[in-house]
Amino acid sequence: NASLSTDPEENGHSEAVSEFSRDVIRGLTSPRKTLPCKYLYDEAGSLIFEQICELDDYYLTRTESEIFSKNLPAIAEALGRDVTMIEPGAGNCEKAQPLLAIMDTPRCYIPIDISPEILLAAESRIETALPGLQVQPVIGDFTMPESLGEKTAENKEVIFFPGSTIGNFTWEQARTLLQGFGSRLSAGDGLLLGVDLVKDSVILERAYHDDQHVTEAFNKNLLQRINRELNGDFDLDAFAHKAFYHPLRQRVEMHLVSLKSQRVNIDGVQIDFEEGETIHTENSHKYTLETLETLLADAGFHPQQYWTDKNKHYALCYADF
Ligand code: AVJ
Repeated sequence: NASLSTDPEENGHSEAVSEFSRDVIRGLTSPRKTLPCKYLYDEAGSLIFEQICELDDYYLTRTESEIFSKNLPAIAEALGRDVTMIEPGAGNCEKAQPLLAIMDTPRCYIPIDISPEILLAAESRIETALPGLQVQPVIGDFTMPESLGEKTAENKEVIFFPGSTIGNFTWEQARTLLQGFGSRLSAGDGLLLGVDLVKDSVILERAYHDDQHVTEAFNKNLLQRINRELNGDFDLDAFAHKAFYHPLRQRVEMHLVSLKSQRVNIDGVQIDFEEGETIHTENSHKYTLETLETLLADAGFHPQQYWTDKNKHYALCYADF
């Protein structure tokens, strides 16, 4: 490629832009328009997602942290002693810290995230709070199995994957992801997983269609990002946020609905929308203890223990590999 810059930083940037551009054009020119949900989580999107987590309607974050604080000693006990903890998509490492603090002499903590700023800030915070713990941050995309690296020591390892992040993946994708996690592990290692449970669809739909319109802003930020980074001309007012529970697929789907027949230009490519046509932007899969057990078994894990809240809205599961 003759136009490729020799400046490595610039290359990284333009590679990222062209990957984004390629995925956007591919998604919006396919018969059912769709966009990969990972692009919702740029800096602006991640900030809006933090606001979602504070909403009364969004029970997930609150419920998971309740389950953690009520069961911290039991969870730490299940993880065992002298453990290396690996956290794919760790972000600010806020959830791991209290767990590491109560675990019996954890050996090493390996947080993996694509955002270096947040990760490196968290590293120094944890090293100060928990002297003696080795922290080895990895900057990378946890959906690539190689980002997890290879096991180098004999001690027990546990993959920590909270937050219902697994919900973003279809059944097939989730199995592939967990198998990828397993490729680092050996028999007797473990997985601590947070999943959102199947429940009344009214509660589910409210969580993704809050009346403060924060989730709407989160969804529409993707169009704004395309406008900004790919020179698009989406009219944000000509699209509506839509979220519904699909009982057969056991997932909440998030879409953007075109409110009229319209043409959008992205980087010189024309995209036509019919009135009512949607862009599918995110999936959030919900599990029962049975479907979770099947998923885990398919990926080579054996569930050992579940912790849940009194309404059974959310579950943490510890599984052996
Ligand atoms: C980050 C995938 C756990 O599915 O609940 C929240 C994302 N999207 N509201 C979820 C999300 C809209 C969230 N996860």
